[in-house]
Amino acid sequence: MSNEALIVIDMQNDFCPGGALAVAGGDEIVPLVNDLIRHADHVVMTQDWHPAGHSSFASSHHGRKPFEAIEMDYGPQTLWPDHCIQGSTGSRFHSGLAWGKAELVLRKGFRPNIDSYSAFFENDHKTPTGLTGYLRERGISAVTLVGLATDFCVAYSALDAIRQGFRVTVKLDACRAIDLNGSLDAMLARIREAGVALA
Ligand code: VGL
Ligand code: ZN
Repeated sequence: MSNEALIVIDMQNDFCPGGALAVAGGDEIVPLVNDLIRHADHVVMTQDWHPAGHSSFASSHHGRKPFEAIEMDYGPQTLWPDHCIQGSTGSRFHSGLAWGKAELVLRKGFRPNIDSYSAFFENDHKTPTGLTGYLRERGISAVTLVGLATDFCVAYSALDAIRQGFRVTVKLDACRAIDLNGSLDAMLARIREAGVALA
């Protein structure tokens, strides 16, 4: 049994062209992600999974617009268009994604008052999703991350995976970024400095 897992982050309709929070070229990576899935020993997928009226939605804050930042009790929070509402078409995996081999689908962002970019911890950097325990119990010590978006959910997952003691690779050709005010360069520098291998 291999000690490596592929973690496919948020390959959902709302992050693909035509979706509520579309990432440019988000759908282009599907064939590449499928190839990686085919060759992986273990596959975990995440789904951004918000209740209607979630606190990360600009529409939940009077007078606020998407992509503005506000201060929450856990720190700064970017506000987003309504997206990935639990069970909606936008929350489903891209129809071309070969999700059948996934051993775990981990949902995050379901608590109304806190957002969760990372697959490991919510945005307070304290509330665990349970993924560390799952991977450890299964003897997995190395993870490769791909998916959407490079500079948010992939990057924060990579930082937390390093902090939790995993060996971490991000395959950049199988990721696409939102790139809000230089966030892509900033997050790439942070993950590189943290010890994430960029492939
Ligand atoms: C994401 C913003 C809001 C992501 C999720 O998957 O990168 N970004 N929710
Ligand atoms: Zn979200």
